Amino acid sequence: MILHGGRVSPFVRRVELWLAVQERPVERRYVSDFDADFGGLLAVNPLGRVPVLQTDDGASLFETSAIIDYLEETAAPDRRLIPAAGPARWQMLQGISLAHGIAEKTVALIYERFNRPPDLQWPAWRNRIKTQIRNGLLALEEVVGPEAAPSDGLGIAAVCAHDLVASRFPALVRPALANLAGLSARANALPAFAATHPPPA
Ligand SMILES: N[C@@H](CCC(=O)N[C@@H](CS)C(=O)NCC(=O)O)C(=O)O
Repeated sequence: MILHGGRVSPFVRRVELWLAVQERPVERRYVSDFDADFGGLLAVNPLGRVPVLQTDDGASLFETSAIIDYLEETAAPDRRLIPAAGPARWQMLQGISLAHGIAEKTVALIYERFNRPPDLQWPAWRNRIKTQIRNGLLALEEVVGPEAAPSDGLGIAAVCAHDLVASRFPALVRPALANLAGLSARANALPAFAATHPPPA
């Protein structure tokens, strides 16, 4: 399989970690979705976005949730990272959706802060996004609790969201969110998490 995407994207990181925890080999292609030619992404995703996962049978998958669904469906049952059924399944899917939403809002704020030209800044919109991120993190703090496992579906998604916020907008993880900070620390002590941590801005 081939995974396309950069080192900052929390969505690419989630797919990369999913593959690592499931112990499935993958080739990484580091591309930037902001290159003039979309980094060649339009050839593998008509939307020119990442992550894109090319499977061994030639399919080109995009949208994190669709890629994760593929990885779950094709993994051995004892390697699946989301419970198969029942309340445990939908509760984890809801928690992953919360983490995903925080990540989406953080990516939006990165574009506002770092990509939008200074004369086109829109402070009220930025403040709205910051409120959504902080509120989302407070909810995720309760969802993960004090003993969350880094290597299930919720743990991976929560760490990806938390670490992106912490690396780009540290003020939004203060006052400290103890459960998320602890989960992130336990996760990043593991090689796969450390190797995919977002680089400094
Ligand atoms: N909902 C999408 C979000 C993907 C996304 O926003 N990716 C960003 C990089 S973190 C991207 O490709 N941005 C460029 C664009 O959307 O044009 C998913 O879950 O895969």
